[in-house]
This record gives sequence, C-alpha cells and structure tokens, in this order.
Amino acid sequence: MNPGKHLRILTFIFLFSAAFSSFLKAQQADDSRLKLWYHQPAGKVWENALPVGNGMLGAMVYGNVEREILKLNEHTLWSGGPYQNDVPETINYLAEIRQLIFDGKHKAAENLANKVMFGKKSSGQIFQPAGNLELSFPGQDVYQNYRRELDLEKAVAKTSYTVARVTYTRTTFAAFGNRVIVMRFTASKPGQISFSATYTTPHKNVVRSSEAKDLMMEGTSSDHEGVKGKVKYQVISQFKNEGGSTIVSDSSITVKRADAVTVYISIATNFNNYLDVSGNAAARASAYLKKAVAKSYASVYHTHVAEYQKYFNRVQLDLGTTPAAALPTDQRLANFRKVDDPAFVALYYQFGRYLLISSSQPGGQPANLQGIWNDKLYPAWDSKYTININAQMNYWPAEPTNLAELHEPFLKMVKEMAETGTVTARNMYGARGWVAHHNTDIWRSTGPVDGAFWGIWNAGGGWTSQHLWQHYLYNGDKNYLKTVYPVMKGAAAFYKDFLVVHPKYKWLVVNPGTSPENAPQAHGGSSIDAGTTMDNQIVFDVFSSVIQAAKILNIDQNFTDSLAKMRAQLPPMHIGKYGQLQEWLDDIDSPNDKHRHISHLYGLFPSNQISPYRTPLLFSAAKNTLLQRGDVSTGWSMGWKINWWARMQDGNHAYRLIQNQLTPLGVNPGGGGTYNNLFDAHPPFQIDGNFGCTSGITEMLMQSADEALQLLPALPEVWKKQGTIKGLRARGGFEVKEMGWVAGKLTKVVIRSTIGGNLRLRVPDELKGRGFVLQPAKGSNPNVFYAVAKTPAALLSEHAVTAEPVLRETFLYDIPTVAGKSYTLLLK
Ligand code: FUC
Repeated sequence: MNPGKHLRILTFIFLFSAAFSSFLKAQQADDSRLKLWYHQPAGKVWENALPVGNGMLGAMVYGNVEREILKLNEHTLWSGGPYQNDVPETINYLAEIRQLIFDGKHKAAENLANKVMFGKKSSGQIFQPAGNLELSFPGQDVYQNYRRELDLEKAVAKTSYTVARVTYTRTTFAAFGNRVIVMRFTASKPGQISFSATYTTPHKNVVRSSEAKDLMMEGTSSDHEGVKGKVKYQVISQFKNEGGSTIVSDSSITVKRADAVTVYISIATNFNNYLDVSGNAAARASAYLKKAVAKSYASVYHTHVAEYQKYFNRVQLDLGTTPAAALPTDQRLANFRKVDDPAFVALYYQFGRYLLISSSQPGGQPANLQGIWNDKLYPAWDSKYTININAQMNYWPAEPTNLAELHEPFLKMVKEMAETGTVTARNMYGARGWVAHHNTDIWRSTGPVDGAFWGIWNAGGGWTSQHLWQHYLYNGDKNYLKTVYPVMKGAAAFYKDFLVVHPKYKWLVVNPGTSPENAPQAHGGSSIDAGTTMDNQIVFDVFSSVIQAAKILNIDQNFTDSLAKMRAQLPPMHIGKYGQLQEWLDDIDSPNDKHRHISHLYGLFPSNQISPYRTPLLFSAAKNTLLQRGDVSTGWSMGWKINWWARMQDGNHAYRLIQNQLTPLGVNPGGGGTYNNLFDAHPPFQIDGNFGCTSGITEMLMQSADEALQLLPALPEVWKKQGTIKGLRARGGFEVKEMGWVAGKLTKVVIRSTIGGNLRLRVPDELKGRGFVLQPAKGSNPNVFYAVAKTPAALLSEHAVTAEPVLRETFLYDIPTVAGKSYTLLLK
C-alpha cells in the first residue's frame, strides 16, 4: 500500500471515529437530558406507567403497543360528600383522659379515648379514579424499535415502535392551558392507524354511551363509612381522525385506516367546594372538550409546552454527567448505588418539580398522598391527606424550587380547615380558634380518625398553619400576610385555650397529645402523652409566627403579649441519657428504636429551632438521635432524613440517603425505595418521598432558615468536582439566580433581591463582590425575614451526655440590597 493512501485511510478512520463518537455523545446527551425512558412498555404494572397531569386531570400512560391503557384521574373525584367527623362527646371525657395521662396511666387513657372518641364517625374519604381508556391495536403484537419516554422539559409522554416497516408514534400530555388530556397517534405512512377504544373502570354503576365521535362514561363516587357518595363525574373522549373512518357503537369507538388521530379526554365533576356539590359534571366536561377541540392540535400542544415551561424552566440543576447516564431509566435506577451517575440525581430532582407542577395548580386540589394519580377504588390510606407529615412534605419544594404559586391549593386547604376546624375545636374541646387532627380530605374533615394511637394527635392545624407563614417569608407581601393572619391567629387561639399546666413540671403542655405514631415502651405501648417534644415545638412555632406577624402588621398587641407569656412556659427541649434529643418529656427513649417517624426533629427541619450556631448542644443531640434511628426506613422517611442530614451539614450522609432512596424497591431490607417510573415507594407508592427528596437536595445546596442565606451547606464529596444550580428562591425574597462551584469551591454566585433588605450570606469560601465591596457581617441580621425566635436553652436530663459539634469554617457577609437588583460574587 502506498504511504499516501495509508495516510488517507488513517485520516478517514480518525475523522469517522471522531464523528461517530460525537454522534454517540450527542445521542447520550439527548437520552439523558431530563427524560425518563425505557425499552419496554409498562405491561400490567401501574408503577411502570408514566404520569402526566395538569393539576386538575391526571393520567398514567402505559405505552403498551397492542393494548394501550390510560388510567385517568380528576382532582375532585372523591368518595362521600360534604360531611364532618367531629366527636362532640369528647368534651365530657377530656378531663378524665388528661388526668389518666398525668397519672402515668397512658394505656388506660388510650383505651378510654378509643371508646369515647373513635369508631363513631368516618375516618376520612377516598380519592378515587375516573376509570381507564383502553385502546386495542389489532395486528401489532410483534413490534421493533420500541421506546417509551417522559420528557420533563415538555411534560409530554411519547411511545414509538415499528411494525412492518411503519413507525408509529403516540404523544400524550395533560394539557396546560386547556382542560383536557390529549393523545395523538401518527404513523410514517398514511392510512395505517386502526384501533378500537373503550372504557373500563373499577367503579360499579357507571353508564357508558356514545354520540358522534364522543365516547362517554358517567358515574357517582362511592359511599364510604356512612357518608353517601355525592360526587358525580363525567368522562368524554372525542376521537378526531385525519383520513380513514370511524364507527361508533354504544361502548366503543373503532377507527379504521386513519393517517392520524387525536383523542381529547375531558373529565369533570359536580364539585364546587367542600360544602357544595351542585355543579353540572356533564355540562362542564363538554364545555372543556368543546373549547379544546375547536383549536388545532398544534396550538393545544404549543400552549401546553409554553404554559408548563413557565414553571419548569425556572430552575436548572447540573451536577455533571457520566457514561452511566446513557442507559434507560430503569437500568440507571438499578445501577445507581454502585455507579457515579450525578445526572440521575438531577433527573430525579427535576422529576419532583415536574410532579408538583402536574399535581398541584392554583384553583385545584392540593397534591394528595399519591399526587393526582390513583387507579384503585380503595387505595392505601385512602390516598388522602395525612397531615402529621405527609401532606406537608409534598409542599416542601414549592417555595425554594421556585414554584410558589403551586403552594396555593395547600394554603387554601389550610384556610378551609380553619373553617371546619373552628367547629371541631369548640365541639370537642370547648376551645376557641381551630384544630385539625392527623388527617383531612376534600371535605376538610378535621375530627380524629383511625384510633387514639394515631388520631388523638391534634397538631394538624398548628403545623399546617406554618405553611401560610412560610409563604410570606419567601414573598414578603404584607397584603397577603393580612389575609392569612386570622387563620394563623386561630391556630394560636386554639392552643391558648387548650394548653394545661403539667402538675409535675409546671410547664404548659398539650394534653392529650402524641409524638406521631411512635410509642415508648415505658408507657406500655401507648403513644399518648402530654408535652411531647413535637407538640411543644409546634406550639412554639405557632406562637412565635403569630407574634412576629402581628408585629409586622402592627396589630393585636394584647393577644400576642399573652402568647409571649405562655411561650415562656412551654417545656424546653431535653437531652437524654443516650445523648439523644428526647422525644418525650421523660427520658424514656430507646437507642434501638428505629421508628420511621422522628417527629421531635421537626425542630431541626422543617422548623429552625435547632441550629449548629444558636443551639449547638441540641444540634449534637439531634445528630445522636438521627444516628440511633439509622438510615433504613420507608420512602418518605428517607426523604425527611435527607433534609435533616443537610441541616446537619453532612452532605455525604445526606447523599447516602439519596442512594438508599434511589434504589429499586426490595433491595433495601425492610425499607422503601423507588419504582421504575421513579415514583417513591413507601411502599406502596406515596408521592411525599419524591417531594421530600427534591426538598432535601435543595437543602444540601442552599438553606435560608438560620439567620442567613447559606450556600453549599452540605455538598457531598461526589458532587464536588463541579456543578451549577440556577433559579432557587430563599426567604426574604432573594433569588439565587446562579450558583456555580468547581472542586467544592464557589466560583460564581448571582443573587437577585426582589424586595430589598440585608442579604446575609453564609458561604464556605472567601468571596468578593463584582462592582461592590463585600463586607463581613456584623451583629445580628436586621432582615426581618431572617428573625428567629430564641430557642430556650437545652435542658439536660439526669446522666445526659452532651458534646458541642465540630463545624467547618464559613464566611459571613452582609450585602445591603435594593429591590430588583442583582449581586454577583466571585471566589476571592
Ligand atoms: C403515616 C405514616 C405511614 C404512612 C401514612 C400515609 O401514617 O406513618 O407510614 O405514610 O401516614
């Protein structure tokens, strides 16, 4: 071979392989870019299907070739009808229950409570499915080139495959900007689309009918626990075909040889609000449908993407990528514990934001235990709102991940619970203000449910009221604060009447109370007690936030003076003989207790009563508690632990929890994990774990609860190399427009102030301002949104073991900001 030719061949090979490898890279980037994707259909497994939703409608898309399934939901389709579950008899036994607890007869108190307070009323209603649309494609049992994906950047699910050299594509989305679910079928050759469609449903007594190109199904929600089902619903699917023909029968529609078909699915109910179900489901469903089908598919699609991206595009997270990211989602999940796949964490993070955008929209119902996705008539825990942790966790990412408007359905629910809960407080406890126990539902029931062990806990109102306050701390809008202040005040007013003096310790305590769902052995397995740590922490927050809010609004001085006096009589937190933060007033915790609820760490997160800088002993005690409880737990519990370890400033431990959580179900012995569609597994599926983890990842990168806006408080070793996050929000109206790091050091930070005020920054590295001189912080932070009520000093029980934490060095700066201006900081 002559040398010239040799060289040309070598050059060709080199160029070809360079081109091929960049093609491969582009492919990889495309596949790993914010998409969940698979080589197989969902088959029969709901947790393999992909969720789409627009806050009002939800669907699980199976992507089965021969028999496509769409499992449908509508946000107001709940069992029962307007009702309440107060148990007024309680008031006659309250003094006796309290005395038994103070006398140390916890089990007797629980038995009495079970007898007089429970089993008389409904334990809450059920979020129910609307049914399924099933489509059969004859002759498509053998296919090739199968791919199914959910594009988080567009909120669109896609399935594609080839049969006999024709490529078929199905595109599904729950439209933003139109109240329908849309599914479009196309093929690479004309006249290839033939299928028949029908509804299936687990509901009894549904009526199916058809008219022109519409397939209808209507029914009424279930009766449940003595409450009559009153939610009427209507599902209408319209089949718009391009070419071919349509045959309609009573219960099915058959499309033959069409070039393309678009299916519009509209679902509506008669639900107006928690007191009123007098709407017209059929008229609504057809109005929504009419509006959507009048537009072209392209316009519905473009509106959808644009409206969705308005939320989604606000935050970008880049933790780097590795070859592991090139695999399908189920394989990445299976590998995650063993390989370095930081992009998988970014995907999961954005999936959490996707789920919140899809299941919680202004004007709709809040995301329930399963968001807006449930196919069962009787799902676990009724798929309702458990407000001793789970429903709150759903909303932890709302403010910091720049989705504050999506907090609205939850905040509205709190206001409505304040209405029903006012009656409950008066009826059951003779107290003013409002109360809620550990569950609620679409009817805003606020009575106790399930049994005293779980249901006697009465801090559901107190805790959820803090979301109203937190929303204010992020937006600084005084007009908003004025509107929610009465609800916050009502939560405080309840405690003002309900607290009693502990005969032994003389503190003011909640009695009866619990530390959700846990029970110390010392109390004979009873969960009921007085003055549990979580109750004390919640009352402390309720009082403190009302005191601060009233001061900002310049109102209610007498009322808040009385709250301040009572706050000073609440029990302080205790450190016990194992160095633990005590869960109970007495030092009776077991270091071998592995319970999934660690309710007394409410004070560490979501609250900020435990801080490395302000309360170092309590901080160390909280760490001991976390270590004693261990990592293995249910999905949501792992989610909470990520947030706690982030507050502990221990990124590596937080990351270990992320690894545990992003593990296929069944691999963690005795614990939860993640399903193939990246839904969190309690098990079963509970969406709170998804949201808890998204919140936890945010807390690892940024916190704003401890008198300063803190950057990179808990960066794990594995993410140190480099990364950026854009668009997070912090308390005080600050937007972290950009934050980048290399080798664990902050390289560039851009923060925009929306309302002005002092920006106190806590950072791991020495920074300099671009265009301004960065000043070290002095004294306490004058920014009111960072004001923190002083946590009473830790009380050490007999033989308590304590140690101060060892903290990494940080730098503290003050930047006086102007509303609307951005501030750039660089590594010094
Ligand atoms: C609480 C938790 C359970 C479950 C349920 C919905 O009762 O203890 O683990 O998450 O809520």
